[in-house]
Formats: sequence, C-alpha cells, structure tokens
Amino acid sequence: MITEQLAVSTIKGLAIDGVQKANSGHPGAPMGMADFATVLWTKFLNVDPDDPTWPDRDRFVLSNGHASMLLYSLLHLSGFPVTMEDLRQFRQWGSHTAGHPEIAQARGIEMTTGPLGQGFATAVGMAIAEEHLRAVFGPELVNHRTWGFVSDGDLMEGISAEAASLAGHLGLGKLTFYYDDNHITIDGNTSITFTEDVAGRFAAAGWHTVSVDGHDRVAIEEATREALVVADRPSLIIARTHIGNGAPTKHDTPGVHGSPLGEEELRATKELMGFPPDEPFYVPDGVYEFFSKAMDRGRAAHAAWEERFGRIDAATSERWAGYFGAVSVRLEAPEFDGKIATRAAAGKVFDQIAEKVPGFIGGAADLVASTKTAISFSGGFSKEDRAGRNIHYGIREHAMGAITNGLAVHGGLRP
Ligand SMILES: Cc1ncc(C[n+]2csc(CCOP(=O)(O)OP(=O)(O)O)c2C)c(N)n1
Repeated sequence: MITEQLAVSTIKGLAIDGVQKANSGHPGAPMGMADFATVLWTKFLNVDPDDPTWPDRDRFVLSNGHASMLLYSLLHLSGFPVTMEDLRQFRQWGSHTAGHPEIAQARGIEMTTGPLGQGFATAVGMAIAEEHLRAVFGPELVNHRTWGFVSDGDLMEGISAEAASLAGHLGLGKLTFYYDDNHITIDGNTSITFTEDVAGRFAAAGWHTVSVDGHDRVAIEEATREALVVADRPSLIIARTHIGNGAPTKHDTPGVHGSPLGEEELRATKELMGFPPDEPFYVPDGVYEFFSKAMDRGRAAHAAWEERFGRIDAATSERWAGYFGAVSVRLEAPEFDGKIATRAAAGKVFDQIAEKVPGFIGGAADLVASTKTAISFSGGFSKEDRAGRNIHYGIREHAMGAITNGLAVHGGLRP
C-alpha cells in the first residue's frame, strides 16, 4: 500500500499540470487543500463512484469552485467517470472540466460553483433536504452527511453569513465545512481585508468550530471525528493552510492563486515531491488502488442501503416514488368568491400542489403574510420539527435563493 503522502502529492501534481497545460486556472488552492481533501475523501466521504447518483450518498460541495482541479483530480483518482483525458482537457471548449465546476451529478459534481459563497449556501439547502427526508422516511432510507470546502472569499461574501446564521439556528448537525484558512486572496494578505474572528462568529451563530493545522492530516482526521460526534450543530473545521503548499518559491503568495506555476516552479515542485519533473499528469503505481480501496467504504454503504431499500413495503415504495420519481398531477382551478388578489390565489394553488406533490416544500423570507408562499396544512421546518414543509428563512433572501437550489439538486424535493 502506498503512503497517504503519495496520494496527496499526486493530487497536487495533477492540479498543477492541468493548470499549466491550460495555461490558465488556479493551482494554489488545490495545493493548499490537498491534505484535508485526501483525509475527507479517503476516510469519511460515503460516495460510490460506480453509481454517483445513489440517493443516500453523502453530498460534497466545493464552494471555492476556482479550486476545480482539486475536485476533478479527486473524482478521477477515485474512479468516477472523469477520465485522464478530461483532466488534460481542463478549461477547453466543450470539455467536462470547466474552469469552475458545472453540475454533472453522474460524474460526481453535485453543484455548479464559482460565485463565492453560493456553494456554501447551496450545501445548507442540501443539509435541510436531508433532514426533512430523514424525518419523512426514517434513517434506514435517508441518513447521509453534507460536506464542503470554503475559502476566505466564500466567508467574506454576505450570502455565506446569511446561510451560516440559518444553519446554526436550525442546528444542521450533519453539515460539515472545512475552511481553507490560507490568509491569501487575489489582492494580497487577508490582513488588508478580513481580520475578524471567524471561529467566534460561527460559534456565535451556533456552530461547532475547531481549529487545526491544515497540513497535519492526523489532526484533521481527529477534528473530523469530533465533528461527527457533534450531532446538534453544524461544524466548521478551520484549517490553517498555505496556498501553493509544496511550491518552493511561490507558496504563500497571491500570485499562485490564479496563475499557472510556470515551467521552472512546476519542475522544482515535482522534484521536491520526488516526482519525475518531465512527466505531466503522473500517477504513481498504487495510487488508483489506494483511492479505489477507500471508495469501498461508500460502495459498501450503498450496497447496504440497496439491501434495506429492497425490503421496504409497497406503501413506502409508493411514497418514495412520490418524492423521488416523476409525478404528474392535475390541478383544478380554485374557486373564489368575488375578487381575489393574485398572490392570494397563488397561495390556494400552492396548497393544492402541496396536497398532490409530497416533496413540494418552500417558504418565505419573513413575508408569508404578503407572499402567501406557505402550505396552510403543514408546520414550519425547525430544529424540533424536521417534517415541516414551510421553511422560515428569516430575512435572508440571498441565502434563500441558493438554499432553494440546494433543496432542488439534492433530489427528492420540489422547492
Ligand atoms: C461572488 C464572487 N466574487 C468574486 C469572485 C472572483 N474571485 C475568485 S477567487 C477570489 C478570491 C480569492 O481568495 P480566496 O477565496 O481566499 O481563494 P484562494 O486565494 O485561497 O485561492 C475572487 C475575488 C468570485 N469567484 N465570486
């Protein structure tokens, strides 16, 4: 069996080669996040590369989508339908490996990301979807986690503050984010823009937080295990990393954020890793096996789920199809006495849809009285009642948009 370090180096090598070949892209963040990415993907994430859309899989969102070569490398090495040729075609017209990830769940890309902060809020929506569906079907059929990575830029964006506040309020205990705390953005060090106490802010919003050296994989694993135990709050693992980690002269510099390393620095980086400097897209012997073996955990979880799913009774099977299958419903024109405001009429139609479409879920940003976007016969989705179908977003419209996307792309619900 190869060492974990070799797996990390392979990811870094693929990421910097992809960017170099395209002569465009972001090598720094993948290099800085490769350590915690390897820990998460090989030790915790429950996904099945042979069936990437299995409904009870863990969800993973790379909110700092500019680090896309990290995601593509992980998917490729883990055996998802992302080929070596796809990696070589990074950022080329028509390729599957766009500069920023574009949703392709059959290939393991859960959500389009790139606009900073949006992926984080989308993941909050996925976690809400999981909580709701678990309340409906029970943990035998729905019981997965939502994981993601965020950067300084993600956490500076207002949308992430809204989403973090709501996630903490709702106590979304199966949501865990790793924060790539590298102190670098495009314009320089975060000392010029972002000096707040992020851990304190998230703790105040009701999150469990833990700070680790982002290149100490043992500490990262421990912090992740700690997050798994905290069931009543979402977790933020603050990983102090170094952008461009492993690049001898460019690490810790803003220049490595969004430009290729350059031939000279790339060769030096490869030499430091003990890789042949003139062999791009190098995957040492044993690395595919290392990732494939790690994926056996997800494959086994999937097989166990299929086994349980195979034993459900006819009523549950029908109910499942109502959520996860295609539905065709006929709506009747509602009857009104005299004149009615269009939004009030829409509210009546919502109720009708909600009766016929069980996965219909939604809410408002503190404006139900005006918008009438509520299901009159259902309660609110809350910490105490995950079965409620009315989501009280509070006055957080920007997050509401992305969370709605998360509910939709999760599957099973129709927000
Ligand atoms: C909403 C939004 N605004 C601006 C950008 C452009 N942009 C991409 S990355 C980035 C900031 C980079 O800093 P960080 O998020 O810390 O990433 P790192 O430097 O660690 O790679 C910016 C401003 C964007 N992608 N999305």
